[in-house]
Amino acid sequence: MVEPHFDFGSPLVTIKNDLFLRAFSDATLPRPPIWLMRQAGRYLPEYKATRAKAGSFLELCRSPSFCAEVLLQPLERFDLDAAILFSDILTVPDAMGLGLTFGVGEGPRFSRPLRNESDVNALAVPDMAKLRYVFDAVAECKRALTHNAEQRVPLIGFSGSPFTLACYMIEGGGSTDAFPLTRRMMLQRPDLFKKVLGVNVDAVTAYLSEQVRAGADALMVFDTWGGVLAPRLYREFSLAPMKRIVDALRAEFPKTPVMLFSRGAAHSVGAIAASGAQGIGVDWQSDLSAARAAAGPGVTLQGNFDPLLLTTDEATIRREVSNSLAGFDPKHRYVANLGHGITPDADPALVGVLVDALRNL
Ligand code: 1CP
Repeated sequence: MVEPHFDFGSPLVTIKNDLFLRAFSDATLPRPPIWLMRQAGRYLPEYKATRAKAGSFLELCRSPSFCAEVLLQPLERFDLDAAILFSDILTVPDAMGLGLTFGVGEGPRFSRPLRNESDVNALAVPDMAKLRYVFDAVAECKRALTHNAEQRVPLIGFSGSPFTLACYMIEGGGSTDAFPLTRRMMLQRPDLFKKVLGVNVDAVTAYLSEQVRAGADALMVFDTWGGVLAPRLYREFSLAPMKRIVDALRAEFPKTPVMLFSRGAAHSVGAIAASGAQGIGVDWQSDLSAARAAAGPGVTLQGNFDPLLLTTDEATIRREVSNSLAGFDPKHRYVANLGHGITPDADPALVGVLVDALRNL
């Protein structure tokens, strides 16, 4: 265990606006809580300024004080009900020794991807001490949210899912073609692929547990690529490993809500709800009311506005917010959010319009 800097368990700190956490416990709320995936990021000029000060994206992630600075930027601009740790999902495979870099204006690259049996056999759960900078960032973000023993809003910690991490670890970077090397290993050598998933399950469980110890109030698992699989393969290779993480976290931290976000997995919302996760992220290609019907009333749904709306205009945003919530009760176990992350070309003024529209539901 890594020594925490912040006493999360202290009864002296209360959360001033706990609407987001109440979406997992209370049957009804006066209005839904709001936050936005990638709310801190490249669409904000002040984020780019901080990144320039830090030197690069990875140096930004490795500096707890810069992480706390960018965490607060969207909260200063918009009326949001939760903050998300500033970090990245690829910190974990980087700590496994795969050699992460981000080229300027490019996506991530691993210099030592998993390409054969000996690469996989050499893979191990990283020493959590290598990820200390992330846990320090959690503690620093928590401190930055807290004034006079009052924390402004809850802090969400996160990780990639075992399958999504495996995609980057095997492919060596992003993919425009649904990760063919990854899917080939999965189909041809499921034994090897499951070894990778097993290491990832243990690594993600340890990583998220440490984030809770450092102060995270809720957890989110990003399964950005689970939807590239057929439903049956999704359930075996993406959902089943996530369920093992949920089981372990619920046993150790029963009060910390865990949300699973599998993009493109509307076909399996019922199975995701059965995993025991308290929340499900719904992507923008799905319907909230269909997700509610499949998930049942007991689980919290989060989503699912199209990030593209943030490049349109005010009337379009207001119309779409109202249309996509038709037949759906936004005051019952619901967190208003996008159906994927904010894109770099989003207009900050339109982000304000969306938050205003959601605030007045
Ligand atoms: O140039 C820059 O400044 C880097 C852009 C950037 C940012 C702002 C990256 C690189 N990561 C992040 C932050 C980040 N990433 C956060 C915290 C900020 C917030 O939400 O406010 C989170 C939660 C993530 C999660 C993440 N990283 C995911 C899962 C969620 C999703 O959007 O699907 C994934 C797939 C990544 C990998 C990654 N990191 C960065 C990029 C550009 C990518 C995508 C790579 C690809 O094309 O596949």
